[in-house]
Amino acid sequence: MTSKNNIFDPVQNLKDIEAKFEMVQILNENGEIVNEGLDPKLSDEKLVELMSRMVFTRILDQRSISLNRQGRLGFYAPTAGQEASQIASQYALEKEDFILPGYRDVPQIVWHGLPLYKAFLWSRGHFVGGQIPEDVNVIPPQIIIGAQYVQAAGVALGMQKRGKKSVAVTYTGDGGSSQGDFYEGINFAGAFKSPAIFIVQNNQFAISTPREVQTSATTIAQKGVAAGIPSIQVDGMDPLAVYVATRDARDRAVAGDGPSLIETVCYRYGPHTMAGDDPTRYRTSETDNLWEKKDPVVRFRKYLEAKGLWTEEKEAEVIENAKEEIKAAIKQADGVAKQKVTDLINLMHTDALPYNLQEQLEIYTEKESK
Ligand SMILES: Cc1ncc(C[n+]2csc(CCOP(=O)(O)OP(=O)(O)O)c2C)c(N)n1
Ligand SMILES: [Mg+2]
Repeated sequence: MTSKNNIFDPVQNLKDIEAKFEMVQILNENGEIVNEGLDPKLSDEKLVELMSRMVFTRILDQRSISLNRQGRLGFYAPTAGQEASQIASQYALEKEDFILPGYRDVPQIVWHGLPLYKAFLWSRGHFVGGQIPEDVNVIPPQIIIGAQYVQAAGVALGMQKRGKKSVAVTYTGDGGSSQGDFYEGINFAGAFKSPAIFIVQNNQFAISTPREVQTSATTIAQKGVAAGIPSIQVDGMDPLAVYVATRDARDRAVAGDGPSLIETVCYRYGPHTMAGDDPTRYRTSETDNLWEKKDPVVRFRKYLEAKGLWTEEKEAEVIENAKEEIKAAIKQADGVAKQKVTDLINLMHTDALPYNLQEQLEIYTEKESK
């Protein structure tokens, strides 16, 4: 006998849970507030600052792509399309919060205080790019998919043990949400009720693997339910929705109410990285066009223009400043001494070197002195 009672109907149970995860939007594609009750009512000054940072970041992406093509940068993962998801989430944080980024999350750590020339050096694989200033609470971007989720659970636990009123924020992608580390990280933080915010930027692809075949879960947000942590899916092309979700998660975390999971539904316009994948092989221009209509910078521009807070001149000024700042940062990166093999050996060990490295150190000290 089959029961229609939900308790005995796991299929219905799943449907009920999934139906609860509707994507939250505050600002629609036309730049109109569609969810008045959730409007964070940011001051005019803050709205302009958030827009300026998104425009700066779009330019940084364009410049990074051309610098990479000129051979002046190393590893680079394009960010255009993900500005709301990246910049508005970081904007909801405080300086004492700690960011554990993935390889595409360079903008967030730059806005959290990492000098831009260091981000460029990190891209080049230079050790100075991994030396983070003492007062900047970030670690270098993680390349191992999902590993930062476990690290974030640990950082959050450390903050909790020290009684700090701060949070550890980490980012991964839709693909990353299939990794073991993802589940371990959210479960651990949930079990300890530690102050972590887990952000999944669902940009629809893990390299060429579409979101639809990544998991049979209807949303990635619902994965938080299994770990017993509050979870939400937001429009990741809407800066206000991303900001509010992150701010609320932060408020809960510092109040002692534990971690949260935020899925930001977004898109990357460019290739996966500059290493040579060709997006036309795995997605169509129709899909690209559909997402470009949702553009975070365009919708925020419309919103601010309607409020009389943004003009073409203002945007041109932000772009000009961005170009100057990027130029100066590349110059600074170029001015840092080339890394040597002896640097690598010396940096890895504070004291007694193993004999084989000691031998190599001597060989390279000799070679490099010539
Ligand atoms: C543990 C591990 N497995 C595989 C890879 C290779 N890899 C690099 S990026 C990537 C896809 C990640 O996609 P997603 O999490 O959606 O992030 P996105 O690149 O879209 O931001 C894979 C499989 C890796 N870096 N680490
Ligand atoms: Mg992805």
